[in-house]
Amino acid sequence: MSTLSIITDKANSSQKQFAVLIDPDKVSLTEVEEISKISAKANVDLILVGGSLLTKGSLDECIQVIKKHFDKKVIIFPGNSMQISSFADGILLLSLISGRNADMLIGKHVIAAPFLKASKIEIIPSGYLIIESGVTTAAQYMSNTQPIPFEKEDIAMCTAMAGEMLGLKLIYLDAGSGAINHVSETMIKKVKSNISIPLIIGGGIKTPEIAKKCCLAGADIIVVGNAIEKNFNLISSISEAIHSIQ
Ligand code: 1GP
Repeated sequence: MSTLSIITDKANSSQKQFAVLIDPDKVSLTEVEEISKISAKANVDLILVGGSLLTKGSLDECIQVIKKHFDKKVIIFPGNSMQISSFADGILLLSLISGRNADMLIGKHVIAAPFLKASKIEIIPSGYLIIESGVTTAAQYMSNTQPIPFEKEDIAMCTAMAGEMLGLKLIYLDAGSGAINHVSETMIKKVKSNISIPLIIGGGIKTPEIAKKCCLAGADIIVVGNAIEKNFNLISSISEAIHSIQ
């Protein structure tokens, strides 16, 4: 079964999902192994792999280690068009629809297209929205785009609607890695009630309580990276909180 079908089926039956984000630049391979084992045990739904920059290690190696211990889908969340690996199950092909940088909307995709085709991994067309979060995040800086202001729920809503109308299969609202403020529940609610494709929320989610609140507001998938890198124990407590929602 394709990753997109699994995600969409779960979202349509209101089963909340938890995605652990591994940035290969921030953790060692031994830590990757540990995170993968804990994630498998804690019933994590997906592992995302990627980062703004890859200055050390290899994406291929990191994904191979994850796949030894985690038997669900491993998806690339690419920080740039060089982050492609045929060891992954799929890739979020992100169009940065909150920005007006043509390169991030289509340019990088053109360059990556032949490599993606050759990799044979599943392509998941995703609308990516960066939301203002209290600090300048790496995603904001590296993409050279302005985030949607924290309280402009209508802009987020219309952008997500347009993304769905253009045929994108997922919407990802991201406050950015290490955000001070996660995406507000008001914004999540407004976006979710106006789209019918799965909604991913990430950036600055640090506790099981916040993860649960975001799910209750309408998130289908919660992504956590930073907080987990600092405390692996959070994997099981956040997973439990998310999966406790019926
Ligand atoms: C960042 O949404 C992800 O792109 C995860 O953010 O690292 O803050 O959990 P955190």
